[in-house]
Amino acid sequence: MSLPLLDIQLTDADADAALRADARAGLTAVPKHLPPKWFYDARGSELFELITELPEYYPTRTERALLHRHVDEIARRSGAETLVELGSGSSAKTRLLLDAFTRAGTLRRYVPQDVSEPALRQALDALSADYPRLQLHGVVGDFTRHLDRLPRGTGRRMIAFLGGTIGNLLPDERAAFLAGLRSVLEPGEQLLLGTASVIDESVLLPAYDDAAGVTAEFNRNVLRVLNRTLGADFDVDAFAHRAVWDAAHEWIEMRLVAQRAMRVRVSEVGLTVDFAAGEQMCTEVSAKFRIEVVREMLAAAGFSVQRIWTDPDDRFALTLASAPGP
Ligand code: SAH
Ligand code: AVI
Repeated sequence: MSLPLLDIQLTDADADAALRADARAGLTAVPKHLPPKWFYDARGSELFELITELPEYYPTRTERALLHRHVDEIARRSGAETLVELGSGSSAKTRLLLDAFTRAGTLRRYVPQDVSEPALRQALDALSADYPRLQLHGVVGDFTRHLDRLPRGTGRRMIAFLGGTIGNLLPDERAAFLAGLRSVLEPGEQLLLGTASVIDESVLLPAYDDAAGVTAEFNRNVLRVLNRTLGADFDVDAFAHRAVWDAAHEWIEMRLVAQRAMRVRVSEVGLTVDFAAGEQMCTEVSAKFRIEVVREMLAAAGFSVQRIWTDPDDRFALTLASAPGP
């Protein structure tokens, strides 16, 4: 059994500088906002795993069922030697792909990339015990910044981007991400993309506002990250969780709502931020996609769609696309 490699492309100092810049920009904007990647410290990653088990949160189990049904066809259509996964988290669902590629006999290497070092280390520990013959090469990195540093040159790659995480990027970020990904792929290399679909608000909203309050804790966790990392003094419990369906943009917006007027000091950034009672700060968008929009965004980035699979209730889609030859 070989020990997993861990490549740190996003150092703590780099992450702190990026968080400072995002906090300064987002907390001084009108309306205030913060990017969702900062949810995921060790506790945030654990809370996300708890979310995936909630009765209301259908995306993970729907995507898992889709993978379960189609992984062998995906592996057959691919023949990749390296599976790269962006925003891999616990890599739990990915095991279905690893098993199918192993059955197909092509896979030699798995490269999970995530901003959350604790989640990545935990995933690598578990995988190295269960997949002793697979080369594991973890990358602590940001998929909005480090795509050009993904390992290459060791056989054909498939890039998996699962969970619907592409929906957490804003439209401009999403387009830049897909174009950037396309530009680092060789002809014939593939993308396996998971997207949550536009469905009825009565199913969507509870998935982001569960009865047990786990999503609320996940949402408030970004304030705990700011308190710990930037010496902020947010009274975390003075912010309420709110999820809203924005029908015009076809996305869920998660917000934190100040329950009273507050003055917050973010000492490491030298910022003093005032919240009015009832003021709302956006902490995440989670876009849902119609199939035609998935096709359009992939085509605009220069991908060629090979196959799309959906579940019987049309709640989620898995799309296999490739980088065309010259
Ligand atoms: N793919 C897994 C996890 C989804 S949760 C699944 O489908 O269940 C989103 C994951 O993306 C988290 O593990 C988070 O740490 C990671 N993430 C969020 N923003 C990121 C970024 N900009 N770069 C790399 N990873 C990111
Ligand atoms: C990671 N991402 C796809 C999740 C989502 O559904 O947008 C994050 C999440 N936010 C609230 N619950 C889960």
